[in-house]
Amino acid sequence: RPAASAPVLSPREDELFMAEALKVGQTGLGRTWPNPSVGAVVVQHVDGVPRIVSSAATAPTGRPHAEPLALAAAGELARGSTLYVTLEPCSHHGRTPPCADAVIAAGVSRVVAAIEDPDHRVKGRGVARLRAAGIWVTVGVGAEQALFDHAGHIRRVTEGRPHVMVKMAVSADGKAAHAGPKPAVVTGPEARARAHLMRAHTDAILVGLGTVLADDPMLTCRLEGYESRSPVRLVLDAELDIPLTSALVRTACDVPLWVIAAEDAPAHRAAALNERGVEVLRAPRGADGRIHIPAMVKLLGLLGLTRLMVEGGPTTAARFLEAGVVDEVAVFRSPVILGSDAFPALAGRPLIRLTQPVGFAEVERAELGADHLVRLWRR
Ligand code: AOF
Ligand code: ZN
Repeated sequence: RPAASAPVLSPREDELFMAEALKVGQTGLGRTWPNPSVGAVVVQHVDGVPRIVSSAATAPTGRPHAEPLALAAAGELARGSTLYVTLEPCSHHGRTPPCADAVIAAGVSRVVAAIEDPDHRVKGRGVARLRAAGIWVTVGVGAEQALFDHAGHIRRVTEGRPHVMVKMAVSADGKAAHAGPKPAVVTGPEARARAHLMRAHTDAILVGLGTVLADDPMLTCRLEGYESRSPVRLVLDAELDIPLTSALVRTACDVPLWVIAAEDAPAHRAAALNERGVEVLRAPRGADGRIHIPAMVKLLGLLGLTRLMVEGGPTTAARFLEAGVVDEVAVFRSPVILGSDAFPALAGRPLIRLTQPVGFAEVERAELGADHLVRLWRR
């Protein structure tokens, strides 16, 4: 049994190696759905000094899982090692054998996991399996960060819907965009880079039809080095009025575009969109005749999305906040004044509902060039 001979690492060393595993896991955010993006790091003592011998994140589209990839890369060095993993190794037979079994087979001495996997097929059974094999297991190192990183997975497996983030760029006078055919440039290059990284790290990005008609956006990730990381693009369009000539529809064969329509939206419109590579989803209407936001968000969960970013515009942001399905708000504040012909950032609601929503706590405040980013999470 390997446990007795395992070299002991200090709590401080545990935190440092887990921090590395979390960093590795974060690189896969946005491209592993419906699975979480897990990070795994194999640490082996070389001449008495603990060193990282391999690391891996869950592969794009969710398989293979992180642990077998990291263990394979470590080869014989996995024997007697400590494995740091940001989520409890799985215990279920999915399309791949359980990671817990791979960890046991590799001869790992100790496993440090950040959090338990809330997936009902796992839920502590991965840890139990490891312990039954004589592996020393510690759970909870780096848990706070892991709960952020796995928020999408946790929300999907416990509530059946993705983690929902509302992102908005707001001018100094509380406006979202000029009234006109082109979007106002509100924020500078640093803020733009951060916003595009957010796009890379989300599974899907959603706008209302109003934004499509006003801005004709692409909604792709155009950050250098991340060009292939565009999320699924979603448009809330109850009546299927999206122009076939829009940039979104014209690029539907390159980057997925799903249009969310009401159940009774015209079939000939849906057919025209399908012909151009657009996926048309049908969601029920609420009492106000518009698409029922909570039902629609559940539908996205059923389709496997774990992280949804709502990018506008003012009406759509207000509707999501109103529906109570928002978990995170990211507001970029710019010093630019847009003036009286621009739209208020939140339609028909005071801006404070967006900048200081009730029940949310600030988790980040950053200066990005001349702009400020504030991120808030639902408590
Ligand atoms: C791990 N390591 O890297 C990931 C895990 O459909 P399957 O068989 O791929 O299983 C998906 C579930 O596995 C997912 O819901 C989550 O509980 C877990 N994801 N587990 O040990 C990983 N991505
Ligand atoms: Zn697994």
